Amino acid sequence: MTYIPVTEIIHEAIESVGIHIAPASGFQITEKTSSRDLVTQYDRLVQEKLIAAITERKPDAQFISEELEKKGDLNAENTFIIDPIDGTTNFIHGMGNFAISVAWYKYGEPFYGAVYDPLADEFFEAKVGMGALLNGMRIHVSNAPMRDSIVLFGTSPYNPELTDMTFDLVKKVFGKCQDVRQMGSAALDICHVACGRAGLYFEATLSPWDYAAAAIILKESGGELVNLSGHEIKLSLEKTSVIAGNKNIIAESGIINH
Ligand code: LIP
Repeated sequence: MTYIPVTEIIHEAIESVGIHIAPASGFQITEKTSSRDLVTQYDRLVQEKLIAAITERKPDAQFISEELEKKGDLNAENTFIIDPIDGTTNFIHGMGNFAISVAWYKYGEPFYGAVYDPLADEFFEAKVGMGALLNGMRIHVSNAPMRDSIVLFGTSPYNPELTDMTFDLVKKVFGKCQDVRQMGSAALDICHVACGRAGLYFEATLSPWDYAAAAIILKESGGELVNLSGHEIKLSLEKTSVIAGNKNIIAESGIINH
């Protein structure tokens, strides 16, 4: 019997559920912490299918997933950090820009990350030390200066106490860059930075599943991921602020310790 690497199992599982949900409709929407923090039956379906596909090959796998009550052990031999649908609000409103995100950690260290946009049919992935790919082609962060770059940001909509700070930062960078965009999926925003479409992305707070996989792809594409104090981010179950970009543009942005 041919051996299929687990990374290929993950790739195929993500792609097949992605194609299944792309034309989704008939949403059963549940509010979590607020009218902005929503979950649908599709989030749970994608999570269920991914966990089943991975567990078949890795019965000892641990899971940290957005819609799982009990979070697994990040320092286990094999831990998978899943955002079944990142950009849920876009998804519910029938807009593009949502993604399925899976990161594979081994004993607390990043090993493989995959982010799939089913509507655009764009599969971003990276294995640590092997470079980052978009649909099988190598990608690299942009080296353009702020003046020639688009800056992406997230609004942390579940945390209204961060609204003023967020839009102060947007105003600060808007004067230095080509334009700003708010696209609604942290995972895809970070991947757009990894492939050089955008120069920078920031958000005042994210959960680990929002950025775990995209962070691996970004670093393998030559980018950096730091928090708003400029410190490198070590994945944990705690929320954190995030800045993604190349070293120069992060410094040029002036948003660190703003
Ligand atoms: C979303 C992120 C987005 C952020 C939202 C939310 P979800 O993830 O991708 O960048 O602004 O607060 O965290 O909830 O759609 O998986």
